[in-house]
Amino acid sequence: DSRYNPASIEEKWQTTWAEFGLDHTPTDTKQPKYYALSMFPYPSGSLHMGHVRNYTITDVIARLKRMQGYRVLHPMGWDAFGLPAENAAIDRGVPPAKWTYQNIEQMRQQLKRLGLSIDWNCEVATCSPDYYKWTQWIFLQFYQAGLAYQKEAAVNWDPIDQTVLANEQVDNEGRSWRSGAKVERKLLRQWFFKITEYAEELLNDLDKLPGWPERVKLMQANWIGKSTGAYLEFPIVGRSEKIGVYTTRPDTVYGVSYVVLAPEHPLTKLVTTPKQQAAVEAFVEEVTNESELERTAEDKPKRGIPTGGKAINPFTGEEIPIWIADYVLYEYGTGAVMGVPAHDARDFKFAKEQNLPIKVVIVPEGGDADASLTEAYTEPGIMVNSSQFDGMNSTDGKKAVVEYAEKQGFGKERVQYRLRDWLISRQRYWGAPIPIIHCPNCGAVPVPDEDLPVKLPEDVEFTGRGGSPLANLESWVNVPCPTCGTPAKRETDTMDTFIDSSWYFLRFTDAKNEQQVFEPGKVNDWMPVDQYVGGIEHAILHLLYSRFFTKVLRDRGLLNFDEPFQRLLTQGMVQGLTYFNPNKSGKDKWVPSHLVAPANPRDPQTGEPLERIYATMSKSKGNGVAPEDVIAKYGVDTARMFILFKAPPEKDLEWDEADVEGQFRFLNRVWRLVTEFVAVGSQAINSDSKGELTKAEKDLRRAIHIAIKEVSEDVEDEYQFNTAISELMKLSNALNDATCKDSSVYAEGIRTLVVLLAPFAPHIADELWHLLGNTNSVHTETWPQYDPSALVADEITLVIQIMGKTRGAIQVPAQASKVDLEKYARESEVGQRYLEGKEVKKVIVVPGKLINFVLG
Ligand code: ANZ
Ligand code: ZN
Repeated sequence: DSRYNPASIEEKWQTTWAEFGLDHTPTDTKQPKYYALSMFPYPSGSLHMGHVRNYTITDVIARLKRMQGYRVLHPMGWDAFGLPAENAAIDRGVPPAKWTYQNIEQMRQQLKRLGLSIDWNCEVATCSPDYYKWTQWIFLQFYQAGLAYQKEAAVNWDPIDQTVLANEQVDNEGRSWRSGAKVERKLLRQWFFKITEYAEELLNDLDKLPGWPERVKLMQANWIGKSTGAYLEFPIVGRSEKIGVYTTRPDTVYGVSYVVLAPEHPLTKLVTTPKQQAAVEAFVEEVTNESELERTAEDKPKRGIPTGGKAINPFTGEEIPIWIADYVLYEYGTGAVMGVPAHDARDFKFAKEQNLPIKVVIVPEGGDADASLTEAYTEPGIMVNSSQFDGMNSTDGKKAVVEYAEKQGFGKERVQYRLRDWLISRQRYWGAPIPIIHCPNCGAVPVPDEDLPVKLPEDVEFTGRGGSPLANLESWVNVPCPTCGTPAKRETDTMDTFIDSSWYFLRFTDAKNEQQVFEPGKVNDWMPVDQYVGGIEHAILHLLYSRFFTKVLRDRGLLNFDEPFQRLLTQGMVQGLTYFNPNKSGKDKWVPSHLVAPANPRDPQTGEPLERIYATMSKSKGNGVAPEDVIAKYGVDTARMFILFKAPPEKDLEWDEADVEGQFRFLNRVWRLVTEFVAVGSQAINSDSKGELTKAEKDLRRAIHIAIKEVSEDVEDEYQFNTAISELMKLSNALNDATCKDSSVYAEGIRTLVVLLAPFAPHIADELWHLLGNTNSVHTETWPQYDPSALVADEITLVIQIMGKTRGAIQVPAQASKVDLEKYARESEVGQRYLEGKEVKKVIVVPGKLINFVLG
């Protein structure tokens, strides 16, 4: 049977490639390197279409680069720690390790069915002790560098189950996913990474990343949130302490009518008067149970109360009240602000509600200093009511005010970042244990390197209640201090799983090393990643943390580059046809597509007609297409071709069965072209045509080399796989229509089509390559170069117009001069017919296109 049968050839080639070791990472370093990386998956248990798209894109790039002569590293692994495994343990009693490894096994099989050119020898799973040993080792590197420290921070506390909850376990109403209890905020001593120490470099080095989408760089810059302003000190009446505030508007300091402390600020207790004490304590209690989001929400009223204490504005000597309010956050700036109601929107609202004075100190050019405001004036302007600064524009004023404060000794310029230190402690089981032992004599003691990894114990119980399973396991917690031998306790927090994924790309360069986290030679050879491909949802945290880790490890002398990811591609979503009932709302309105008859879509419950849209595939909408179904029906090559053809990689992709069929038909056409050529046999090639090529041969050769040029350029910088595939279709049409099927040019065309197809549809390409009589894999072929001379057309079509009206067309030599073109046109049949006996007043020639005769 010579029909295209994807199921049999795909399996055959996957086995052959694996046996042959086609995807092994080369070890000799003569060729230039190329590191192609997909964001590694969480082992949820099944692959979805978004994964297929992500890995297909990276795979095409990896295969292409190999053919272009690079040695390629294209690895895969598992981001395998995290909450779902622990929830499965709580709900169904399956141990997290068992659940996770089963899922990995299942997904690895699914991935292998995609025929990706992954080197499975570098596979890592972050939950395996060989991996988290080094995660712990890296933690200790941070600790030794002074970049890991402990401090108190608020956690979500479930008062019924007596346990800490992750943010994902708290619903929109602030209730626990399991007990339904109203979640409280509780202070716990927890571990942090000092990412703020790298804020400036993380911001500046975004300029070293021209290969990243602007949008992602902007998101990172905003997250880091650099602002330049001033630190100003307000003395407290009757005390020696001062209140330091951070402001971006020192030019408004003459308009301060009160100072506000965050309720958690240590000075709150000191400045509160006895009369206000009870009220302040009650307010503090209330606010600490609110999340940051609730506290800063724009639409919520700003709440606060006076402490009874007073401060002095150092610029005016004026006494002003000290308040506490929920909208001032303890973790940002100094945790205290100067209130300027006339020029800050939040302060304006607050002053109106609390009846505090509003004093105008900035007016627009020509504005009235005494006018009363209906809202804060937040624009720049001219300083008024500001003593010696009156009349200055506010931009110059900012500098002048800071200079003055500096001279007087009560302030200075300050740069502030919105970025906070990274809270890495999790009160959970399924993560890498923090390798610290708490000793009553020595304090926090690192677990010695030779005792790593600190393994997760297996004899634990998962109840979802009463704290972390690790903390409850006495036999694991109690150990002697490594330094002095006194009975001590292990740290029972595990690390945020973002830590695991902040260095996996480094480990891939030396995945099986048991002696070192990675060999410097290997990591410095392969890194940085040349092309990283993944979802936009990781645009901020994962990428920022990975950049941070790279810089810290560089400063520890473990590697020698500044940035981990040279180029970044954020692929779009895969969307499915989605049915909904417009008369229903919320989650109820979605009707899973398997319950719908496409010709007449109706709500199975009510019979009402449904509407349809394209929306990101998800379980909740029931609009997903299972990769295994598509593969079973058409084969993975068709699935790949469809995904690549339907939309450019960064754009959303609408799943469309008809277009999948279209790609299947295209591969069938290629199959037929090649097998028919093989059937006729190469002996049919007319060997006399060694000398001059015929016109048909020249035309075909041109089509071949245009295809090489266009496909190469489309995939090179912008990864326009969709247009590359269009070019392949054009070439296959040209071959199909060719009138010189017995020529060696045609043979070259067939061969080129198969080679160019290889990165996109790797299985069919290798099968056809072998049918053509080759013994090597097509994936070891060199990517073809186009011949510029082949692109030049010998003849072009010249359109003949008479008085602007097209009357016909002729073939002319491509290089003909204007004079010659006119001659050819006049002598042609069309020319003779229309110009006979007429007076030509003017001839207009558009070289390469047309000639127009204007008659008298
Ligand atoms: C006085 C002032 C007057 C302010 C004015 C603004 C406008 P960014 O740009 O985000 O850094 N602020 C400072 N620390 C705060 C905290 N811990 N919680 C809440 N708000 C805080 O914002 C800096 C501005 O945010 C600061 O400048 C301060 O208000 C406020 F016409 O000071 B400003
Ligand atoms: Zn000790």
